[in-house]
Amino acid sequence: MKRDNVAFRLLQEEQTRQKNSLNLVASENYVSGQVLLALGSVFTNKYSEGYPRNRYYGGNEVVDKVENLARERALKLFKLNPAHWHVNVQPYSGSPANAEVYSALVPLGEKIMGLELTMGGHLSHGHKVSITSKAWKVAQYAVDKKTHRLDYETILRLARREKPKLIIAGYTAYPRVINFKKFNEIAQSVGAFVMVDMSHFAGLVAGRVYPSPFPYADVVTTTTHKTLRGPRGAMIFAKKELARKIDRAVFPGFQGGPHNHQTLAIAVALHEALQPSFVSYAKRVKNNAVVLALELKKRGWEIITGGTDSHVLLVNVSANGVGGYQAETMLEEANIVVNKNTIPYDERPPSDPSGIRLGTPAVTTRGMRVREMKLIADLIDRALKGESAKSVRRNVLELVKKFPIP
Ligand code: DSN
Repeated sequence: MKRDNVAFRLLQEEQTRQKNSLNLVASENYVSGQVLLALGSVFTNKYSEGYPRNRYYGGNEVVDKVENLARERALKLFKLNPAHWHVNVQPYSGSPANAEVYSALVPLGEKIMGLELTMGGHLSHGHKVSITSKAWKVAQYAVDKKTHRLDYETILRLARREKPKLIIAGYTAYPRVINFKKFNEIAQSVGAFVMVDMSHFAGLVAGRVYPSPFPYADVVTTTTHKTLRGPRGAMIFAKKELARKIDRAVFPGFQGGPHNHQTLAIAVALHEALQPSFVSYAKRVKNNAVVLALELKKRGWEIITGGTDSHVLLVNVSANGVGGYQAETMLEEANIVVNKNTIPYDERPPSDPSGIRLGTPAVTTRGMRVREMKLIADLIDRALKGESAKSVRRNVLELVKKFPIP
């Protein structure tokens, strides 16, 4: 067949864009060549509804091995005993994984409790536009108005009043360490399940630079494509006694055939995360974020909560007279890619909030370290203080050229 030049030109365009941009989107990363190879493999041709040794189609003897390999590696990476923990590697992505957990553990119309989106929570944690708030009742907690950190006393009071069946910890834009033990105590006191969504910091848990939620959670969900540096996808870890309910909620409850090419790529990414070099990677991700926050602060930018304990930081750009939308646009013109983000108690709308969210997983994968974080802080500062995009972009291009995408 004739080569599809139109489509492949777009592929080239995107490769060039990624190569020439400084990617500070906290939820993105670059996968390895092996992960890409697995994703682009013939496993995409196969249907395998069901689970290993229990499928609705023939021809799944190799797919079964792949799914079992991914499961084994996932449990090993997070040091989980297979006698006590189960993992489902079939969820298509993070939002379906979260909804699958609620549907497994919380009867429709009963209550879940999560952090508000504008405070750093996720759409699928019960936001009003998400199906999760239509199928279940929702109680939403906030961060403290002054410190912008979680206030466990207030969360406890809300849980006692609202009596949710499941409490969610783990967020999309919260830079600090979460006290999972406190969540466990709160949930126990009201008879709720604890679900931790570790999508953002899974790679940091694997690299042992962020506390593990497993000792205190009943269920842990994660995407596989953020700090974990795998393909797009998700996993649900559950205590063994909940395994059957979780599996049935994923298939046949929500999904049809698993994406087997994705499962193979997850297995490859987990193998990579099991290497000692991944621990150094996770350490550098966190250290880079701490330094980037510090350097921006030195240049007069307000960092929400004053810094970070993870890979992500929130900058209140409106404190310096720049809107979030404007900041995202100004930076993009200089080839610096970030996302606008609400800050806690934001008075501006989510379409043009007060903040931007920055993260270090992608630039760290490119090999950047402390020295480059100082340069990046300078580049951001110059772009947001009105220097011409062209002159900042020239320096961005010089920098990224020295750090090719692996
Ligand atoms: N978009 C992802 C994030 O930034 O956290 C999750 O939906």
